[in-house]
Amino acid sequence: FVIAVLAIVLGLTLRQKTNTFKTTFIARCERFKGYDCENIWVAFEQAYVGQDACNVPMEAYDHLVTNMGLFKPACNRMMFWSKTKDVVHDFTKKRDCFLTLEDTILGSVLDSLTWCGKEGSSDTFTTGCPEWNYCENNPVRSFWKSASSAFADVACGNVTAMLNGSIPTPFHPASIFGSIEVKRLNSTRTRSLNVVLVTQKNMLTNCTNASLKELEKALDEGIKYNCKEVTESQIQDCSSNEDIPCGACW
Ligand code: C8R
Repeated sequence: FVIAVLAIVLGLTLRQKTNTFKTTFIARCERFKGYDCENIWVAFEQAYVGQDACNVPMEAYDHLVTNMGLFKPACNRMMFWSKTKDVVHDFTKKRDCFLTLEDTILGSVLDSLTWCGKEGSSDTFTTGCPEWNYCENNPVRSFWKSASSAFADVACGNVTAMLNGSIPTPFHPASIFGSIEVKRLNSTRTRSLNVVLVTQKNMLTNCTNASLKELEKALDEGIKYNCKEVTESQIQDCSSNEDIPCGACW
């Protein structure tokens, strides 16, 4: 009897988990008008539910990410980043100059969430899921790989990337930016990649950094490369001052 009660309580707790996660998903989704959020949820969930949490490849999200028309090109306004999440989003929240993956419906809905499934269960779990590096094919990592591919595929015109000038290696070939996005930029659509190297007063790196030479080499031939060192306070000034035109921020 005690076991039965425990099983029911546990069952309800897990059910609660799915419901809370789904509630967040739908509520965030509904901030975007004109989408069928229930339909997007079903396409999302089928990628990982009932699967081993280390056995969800990025292709599991193909249907969600490529068939539902959730990524639209925004030429000259696309913003990539690596190790600069907070500065970038502080800026994009306040100004309309650039569009990051988190400004698209899927990126916005799933930003900072954790989820996974379990074999033999139709629930979504938010605890006990593998960490980012625990196994390659975990549901969260595979999602960001898949969404980042789709986001980079629609990039066009002049694109921007904010990289971190306060670390020794601003460009990591193994990051999502390095391993997925840079490789998918295509010279027939993308004219240039403009690196904004975000520096602080104690500048550790500048545009001559060896890792940035690697970035330049990794670009599809025909895409122009530029790099500019910009202080974090210059970016913050532009965030908080609407009178500075986007093109004059740096
Ligand atoms: N991108 C990747 N990871 C993202 C993300 C996103 O948009 N949004 C979130 N919240 N995350 P990093 P990177 C989470 O190492 O690997 C796209 C992931 O859970 O600083 O080069 C985006 O378009 C993961 O743990 O950067 C951007 O251009 C970290 O943030 C690159 O890929 C990854 O952060 C950034 O990926």
